[in-house]
Amino acid sequence: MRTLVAVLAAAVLAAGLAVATPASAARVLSYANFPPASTVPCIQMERWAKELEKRTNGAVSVQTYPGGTLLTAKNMFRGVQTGQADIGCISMSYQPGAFPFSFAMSQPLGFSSAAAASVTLWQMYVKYHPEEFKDVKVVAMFTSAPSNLMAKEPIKTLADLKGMEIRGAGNLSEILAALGAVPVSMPMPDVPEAVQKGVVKGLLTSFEVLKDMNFAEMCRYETVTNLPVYPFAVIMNKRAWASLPKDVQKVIDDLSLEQAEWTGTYWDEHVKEALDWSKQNFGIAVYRLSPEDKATMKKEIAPLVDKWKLEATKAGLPADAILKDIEAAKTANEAKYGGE
Ligand code: 3IO
Repeated sequence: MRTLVAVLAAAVLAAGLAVATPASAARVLSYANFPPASTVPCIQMERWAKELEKRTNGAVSVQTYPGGTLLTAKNMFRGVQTGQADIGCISMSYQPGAFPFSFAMSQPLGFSSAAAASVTLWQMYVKYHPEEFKDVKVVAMFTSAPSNLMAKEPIKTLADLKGMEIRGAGNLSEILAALGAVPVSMPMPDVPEAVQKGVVKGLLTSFEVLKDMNFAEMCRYETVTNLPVYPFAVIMNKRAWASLPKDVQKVIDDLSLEQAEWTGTYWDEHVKEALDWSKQNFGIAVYRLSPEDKATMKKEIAPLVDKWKLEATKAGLPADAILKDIEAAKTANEAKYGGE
C-alpha cells in the first residue's frame, strides 16, 4: 500500500513537472497535501490548481505534492508558515487546541451536508477573521461530509460501540469518548495500518474513504451516525502571498467561496458513489441506529457544545455570537445547497 501510494505520488509529480514549464516566466507555487492523491482533499487541490492556472492565463502554475511528499499532516501548518511549501492543506482536528474558532464547526450542530458546512465555514471565517490563522493567508476552506463509523466488527447499537478502539481526531475523538468508545487519535494517512494491525477496530470520518483509501476491504461494517464534519483550511505562506501581483491575488480571493461550494458539493456526491462502489465490490453492510439510540447519542454529545463554548471564550472568542451566526448560515445554506 505504502509503495503503491509512493509510486502514484511520483507519477503525479512527474506529470505535474511535464506540464508546469510552458509559459516562460510562469511563477510556480508549491502546494503540499497530506493524504493520498485519490482522496477529496487532493482532488480539490487539483481543481484549485487548474482553475488558478486557467484564470491567470498561465502566469501562475501550481506544483502539487499529494500524499505527504512535501509536508505531512503534522508539520503542514508550520511548514507553510516557514515557507517549506507556498501552500498547504490542513485538517484542523490534527492540532486540537490550536484552532478554537474552527472547532465550532466540528461541534454537534447537525450539519448534514459538506456543501452547506463548507460554505458556512468560509462565511464564518470571512466574518470573524480568527486569530488562529494570523500567521498565514487563508485561500480556501471546506469540510468533510458528516462522520460515520466504519469497522471490522458490526456496530449495530450504541452498546456495541462501548469499549471499542476507534480512530477519530480532534473533536471527533471527544465525541467517541462521550459515546463510550475508546478514542485513538491519528491523522488519516496513518489509519490504514492501524486498522490492519488491529490497533483500532474502525474509524470515524466521512464514508468516501471506503473507496478512496479502500477501507471497504478491511471495514465491512458501516454504521450511519451523521456525526460532525471535519474542518479543513488551505493556507498560504504570507511572504509568497505578498509577492504575488495584485491581479493574481484577486483571482485567488475570487476563487475562495467557489472552491468551498465546489468541494462540498463534490464531497457529498462522492460519498454516495463510494457507498455504491463499496456495496458492489465488497458487499459492505450499512446499519442505521434505532430512534432510541439516536436520541441517546444526541443527549450524550450535546454537552460538548458547552465545553467548546468555555474553551472558545477562554480563547477570547464571542462563542454565543459565533454559534448564532453558524445556525443562521446553516439554515440558509442547507436550503441552497442541500441537507435537511
Ligand atoms: C479526510 C482526511 C483525509 C483524507 C480523506 C478524508 N476524509 C475525511 C477526512 C477528514 C479528516 O481530516 C480525518 O482525519 O478524518
